Parts: sequence; structure tokens; C-alpha cells
Amino acid sequence: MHSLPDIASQVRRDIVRMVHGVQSGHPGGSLGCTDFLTALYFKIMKHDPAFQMNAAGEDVFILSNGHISPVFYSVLARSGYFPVSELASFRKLNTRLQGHPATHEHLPGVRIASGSLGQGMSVAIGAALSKKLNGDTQLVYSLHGDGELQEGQIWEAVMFAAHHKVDNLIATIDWNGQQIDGPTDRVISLGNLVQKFEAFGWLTLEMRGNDMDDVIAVLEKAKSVTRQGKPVVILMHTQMGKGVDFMENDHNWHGIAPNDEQLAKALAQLPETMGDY
Ligand SMILES: Cc1ncc(C[n+]2csc(CCOP(=O)(O)OP(=O)(O)O)c2C)c(N)n1
Ligand SMILES: [Mg+2]
Repeated sequence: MHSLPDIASQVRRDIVRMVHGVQSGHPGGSLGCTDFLTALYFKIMKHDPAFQMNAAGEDVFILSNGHISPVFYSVLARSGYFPVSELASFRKLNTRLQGHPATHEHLPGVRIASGSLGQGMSVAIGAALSKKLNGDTQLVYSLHGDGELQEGQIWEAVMFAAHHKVDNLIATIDWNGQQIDGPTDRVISLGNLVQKFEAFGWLTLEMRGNDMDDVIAVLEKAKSVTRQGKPVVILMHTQMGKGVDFMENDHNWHGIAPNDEQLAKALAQLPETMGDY
């Protein structure tokens, strides 16, 4: 068994290699959310790579910020949902690994099409409600960008979830302070997200999203506070581009690809632990 940090290192290699391979895609948010997604798929969630769309008896993960598909695809492949070699087809014509995940492609592990920001919170809440109706005690997890919170639909859904006591949902916000056009504070400031979610009736936790021990501890804590009548949100502090020094905290790496020289520099910082695809 590989340690979680070892898996995360390989996932980060996959991300930069996939985006470099087609000279397009989104490395920044992917690298920042790698520790979180590694923890979810390799330790926290009950899930089955044999994949059933309805997820009966399984935890569900909804990726709302669909542009960070490289980290999602890598973690799915490395968990056994589809062959790791298929990562090489990322963003190519007719691939199942579209730039933004789509159910139409029937890629195991993908339950919603995402990329049009703002929709995943509503979908996750629907999935959580359906679990309640079905008497299914597993949880729904979701991930959202901080810039994505500028979408009005998010706040409609946030109000709805509190009102309807959707307490089997753990939503996580990638609070990296960056978005496509610059720092969130410069584009549209999000203010104090902890206070905002509390005011909306949610149970809030904060996490150091690039510290694997803290990621595990806070996710375990989040599980323990579900079913108390309130939806749960984790405000996850991350660095865009985490793990590749020249990409860290720089919004310019939101959605551009490294060139050959930059790829070599990046890979030198990320030990190969499970074998490259
Ligand atoms: C509805 C919608 N509007 C605009 C976009 C274009 N877009 C893609 S990513 C992005 C920035 C999102 O910022 P954030 O959620 O913080 O992601 P990060 O840059 O941190 O990865 C925007 C505006 C989109 N995908 N969907
Ligand atoms: Mg962001």
C-alpha cells in the first residue's frame, strides 16, 4: 500500500503530464485539490470502482468545479475505475476524458456533467435528499471553487439545504483565493466565508487542504457532525498550483499548460511513486 502523500505525488505528476500532453487544461486548481481528493478516494469514502450510477449504499462525490478534471480523472484511474493508461487520452478527440467531465461519455466514476459553474451544489443536495428518501445512510461529498461561489445558484441551494435540514451532505470549498482572472478579492470579494455559511445555517469547519494529516482529521470530524440537522461545509485553505513551486499561488496557472522545460522542472519536484501512465 502506498501512503496518501505518495499517492498525491503521483496524482500531481499525472496532472501536469496530462495537461502538458495536450497543451490545454487546468493544472492550478487540480494541484491545489490533490490532497483532498486523494484522501477522499483512498481513505474517507465508501465507494466501489465497479461503479453503479445510482451509488446505492455508497458515498457519492460531486465535482462542481469541473475544470479541475485532471485531478478527478487521475484519482479515479488510480483507484481502479478505469485503466491508468487511459489518462493519456485526456482532452483528445472522442475521449471519455473530456476537458470537463460529462456523463454522456460513460466514464466510470462520473455522475454529473460539470464545468458550467454553480450547478453542483444543487445536484449534491438532490443526491443527499434522494439518499434520505431511500433510507441510504451513506454521505454525499461535493467540491466547489471559491470563484464559483460568485454564482447566484450556489446561494439559493445553500439556503434550501439549511431549510430542508440536508445534514447528510459535506460540501467543501477550495478557498485558494484565486480565480481565472486574478485574486478573488480583486474580482468579486467573497468576504468571510465561515461567517457567511454560518449565517446561512450551515455547520462550518476549516481545513488546511495541503496538509494531509489535517485533511484526514477535518474530514473525519466533518463525518462526525453530520446528521445533526444542518448541512456541513469545509472551508478548505489551499494554494493554487500546490507542489510545483513556480505555479503556487499564481492565478495564471488556473488554465494554462506547462511547456517542455516547465514540465521537466515540475516533474523534478514530484517523486514518481506508482509509475507514470
Ligand atoms: C457558468 C460559468 N461561468 C464562467 C465559467 C468560466 N470559468 C471557468 S473556471 C472560472 C474561474 C473559477 O474560479 P474558481 O472556482 O476559484 O476556480 P480556480 O481558478 O480556483 O480553479 C471561470 C470564471 C464557467 N466555467 N462557468
Ligand atoms: Mg479559486
